[in-house]
Amino acid sequence: MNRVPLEKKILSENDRVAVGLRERFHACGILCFNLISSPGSGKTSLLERTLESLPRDCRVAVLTGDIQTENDAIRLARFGFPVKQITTGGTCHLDARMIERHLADWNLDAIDLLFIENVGNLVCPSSYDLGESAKIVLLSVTEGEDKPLKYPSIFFRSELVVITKTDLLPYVPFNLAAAEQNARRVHPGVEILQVSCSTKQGLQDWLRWLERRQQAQPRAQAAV
Ligand SMILES: Nc1nc2c(ncn2[C@@H]2O[C@H](COP(=O)(O)OP(=O)(O)OP(=O)(O)O)[C@@H](O)[C@H]2O)c(=O)[nH]1
Ligand SMILES: [Mg+2]
Repeated sequence: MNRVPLEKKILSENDRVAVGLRERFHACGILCFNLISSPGSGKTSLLERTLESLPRDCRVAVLTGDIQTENDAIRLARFGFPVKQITTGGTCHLDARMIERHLADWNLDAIDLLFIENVGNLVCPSSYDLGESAKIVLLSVTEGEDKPLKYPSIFFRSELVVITKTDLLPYVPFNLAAAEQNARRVHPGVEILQVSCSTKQGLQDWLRWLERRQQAQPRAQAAV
């Protein structure tokens, strides 16, 4: 019997759709970030602080995912940029088909920077490619510095780790150095920022990171 080696990866349905999204984002010059964290780590808060800092003519848009409620979209729409809620109705992550569906009536040529806020969950969203340019993981200081070791997949796949709620450091037993060391054990060389959305400390570093990332993106227009 002749054996035919199948060396080509057979893409799952999600991966196929994600490849199409990535091609469209690239063709339209869109830089897309997929924000992932446990519930309540501060994804929407970081986006609120980001949107309020961006110039009014910035071509930024947000898709925000939750199992239920439009709460996050309502919070984010206050800043005047296009925002759409994706309500999954029970699914604990966003998938590429949901992104494709919710982008259907947006003109992608009018967007330079697209944020996707994933459903609060440190596990499932890490396995779903949404066609993003990069995943960003948030870790709040109330969660414990061991999380990168317990949930390595998302820390390994993320280009940036944002340690959030740093204003709470005086009140919680969180070892910042150990958290960063744990993230780098899982993902050597990963970039790490520290941000407080309450005091805005570290926000400029985050905005500068976005700006640098945009400049590094060949086809993306400068939006920040
Ligand atoms: N002290 C402090 N509280 C914060 C900070 N950022 C967010 N919070 C609070 O943390 C809670 C959750 O913040 P969200 O921004 O809604 O978190 P999220 O990750 O979007 O939550 P889900 O979408 O439900 O997963 C809210 O009560 C925020 O006010 C921060 O930097 N410092
Ligand atoms: Mg949120």
